[in-house]
Amino acid sequence: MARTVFVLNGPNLNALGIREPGIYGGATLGDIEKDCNDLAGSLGFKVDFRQSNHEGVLVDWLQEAGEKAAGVAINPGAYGHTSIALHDAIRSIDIPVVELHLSNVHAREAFRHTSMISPVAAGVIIGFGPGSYTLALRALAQILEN
Ligand code: DHK
Repeated sequence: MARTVFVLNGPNLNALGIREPGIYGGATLGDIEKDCNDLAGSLGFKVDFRQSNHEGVLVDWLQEAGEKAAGVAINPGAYGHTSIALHDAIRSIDIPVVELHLSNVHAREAFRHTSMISPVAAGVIIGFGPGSYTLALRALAQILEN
């Protein structure tokens, strides 16, 4: 049976496609979900793709992933820069978590240069637009292979 990987999305990512397309591009979250599903089969994954604007819901989903998923790819949105709760949730689960961002946060405002979750992530993928998601899935496949 294919392993399940959670792909979690934080606040405002539901607005992709209409939100600041000069920064985030024109793809919708639905387009990105399709990209993930198209790739997942060849990696031996089943993707469970979710988005929430609420920090606690993301914590719930990380805990759920810890019980039933092989790994997590997460675009935490702005909570990545602020959330000790996400940091604690990630360090409390025993599966690899790959952090990802669409935009190159290091080329943007200083408040986007720090991440609360990078220190507890297996790795970080930044700045490849929707490609950050598929790269994160490939990274998880590599981690789980070893
Ligand atoms: C998405 C957001 O919503 C921002 O708050 C982050 C990230 C960057 C992204 O590039 O995917 O700063």
